[in-house]
Amino acid sequence: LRWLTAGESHGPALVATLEGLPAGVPVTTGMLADALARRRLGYGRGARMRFERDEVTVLGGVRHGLTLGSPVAIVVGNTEWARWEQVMAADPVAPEVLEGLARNAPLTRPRPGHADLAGMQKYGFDEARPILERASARETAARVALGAVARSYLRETAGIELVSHVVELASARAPEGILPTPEDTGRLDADPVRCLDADASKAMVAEIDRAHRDGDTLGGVVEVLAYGVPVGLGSHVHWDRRLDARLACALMGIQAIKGVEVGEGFGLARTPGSRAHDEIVPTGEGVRRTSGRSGGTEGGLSTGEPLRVRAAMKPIATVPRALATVDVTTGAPARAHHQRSDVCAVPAAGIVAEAMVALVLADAVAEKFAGDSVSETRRNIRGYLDHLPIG
Ligand code: EPS
Repeated sequence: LRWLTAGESHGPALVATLEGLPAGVPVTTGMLADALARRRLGYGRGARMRFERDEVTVLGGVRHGLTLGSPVAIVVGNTEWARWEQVMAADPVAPEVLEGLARNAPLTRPRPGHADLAGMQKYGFDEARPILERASARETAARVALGAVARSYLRETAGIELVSHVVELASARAPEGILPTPEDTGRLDADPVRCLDADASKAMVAEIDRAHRDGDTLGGVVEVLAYGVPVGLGSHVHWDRRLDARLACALMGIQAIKGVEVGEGFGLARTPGSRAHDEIVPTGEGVRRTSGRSGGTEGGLSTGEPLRVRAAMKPIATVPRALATVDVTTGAPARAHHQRSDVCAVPAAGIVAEAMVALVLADAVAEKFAGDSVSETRRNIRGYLDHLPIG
């Protein structure tokens, strides 16, 4: 599969394309809109989440609710566009028009932790607008739309289902060992912070309220689980074919993610080998693992057990209690710019992480099982699983 997104945070729209899917994958505008609505859930988001809507249009690759096998093209309109039409116009705008616009005031006090400063230095801009527009996590709306398509493909071909939840938010933690299944999705989406444990959820909401009062922002950890992943996606034979490496790259590629774990991850480094691995036992339904410490990958291959990955999100860099920076026009010490911000976007990051895992798995399924129609891919998967030499 190949996929790309384009578009700025306050531009007219985000655009996404996905190439390489077979024909016959169910895709509807409603399905994409539902996925985008899930990304806007979560306690602690800022004002923009309330007044902006995601307007989704499918421009190609889908007919009467099914993919055609041609590239899928999706547009997610920014309903904020009318207020940014001049500031973000593609064509030149007269300087006298721009000068009168408060929205166009140069952003010369880069935010620590954001792409602002390094981006200005690299791309040769004297203010942060041209950088922050694309660095913004608004772009994740496009990925979530593509993730919804990938998910439908995984469901139809391999029967793979995904779920995510928030396991840590600042110092509040869900108890160890809670492993949601796809049936828990409704309950998770109904929770303000997408956490299954009621006490932990309350503690997380309290953390967000406190940070809001203090003019601060918060990060956290999300976990994605995928059920029904067949054995043998990815490969041990080369570093860039390893499924865990591909998942880590995809998750690290989400804005503000600073750490990724597969299974018990860093915890395994502190555990002796006799207790760090998943023992293999014969069962009536073939060989199985007795635990899930590996997160469902061994040697870069999926094992057939549930896949489990975590991503750590740092606190949002637009901190109301602004941090020290320099004003790039004068070189003098200053406070970083701040207009508005989310206190916390960790619940939304879980939805984005689901989309990224879905895209990686869809890529790995398409690579291993190919097929130009859903039924051909299904036949290929069945043929492979029916003839596994062991299990
Ligand atoms: C974002 C900052 C905020 C968020 C935005 C991501 O936007 P603004 O700077 O316009 O207030 O609302 O997220 C979205 C618009 C979205 O759809 O997720 C950032 O700097 O990353």
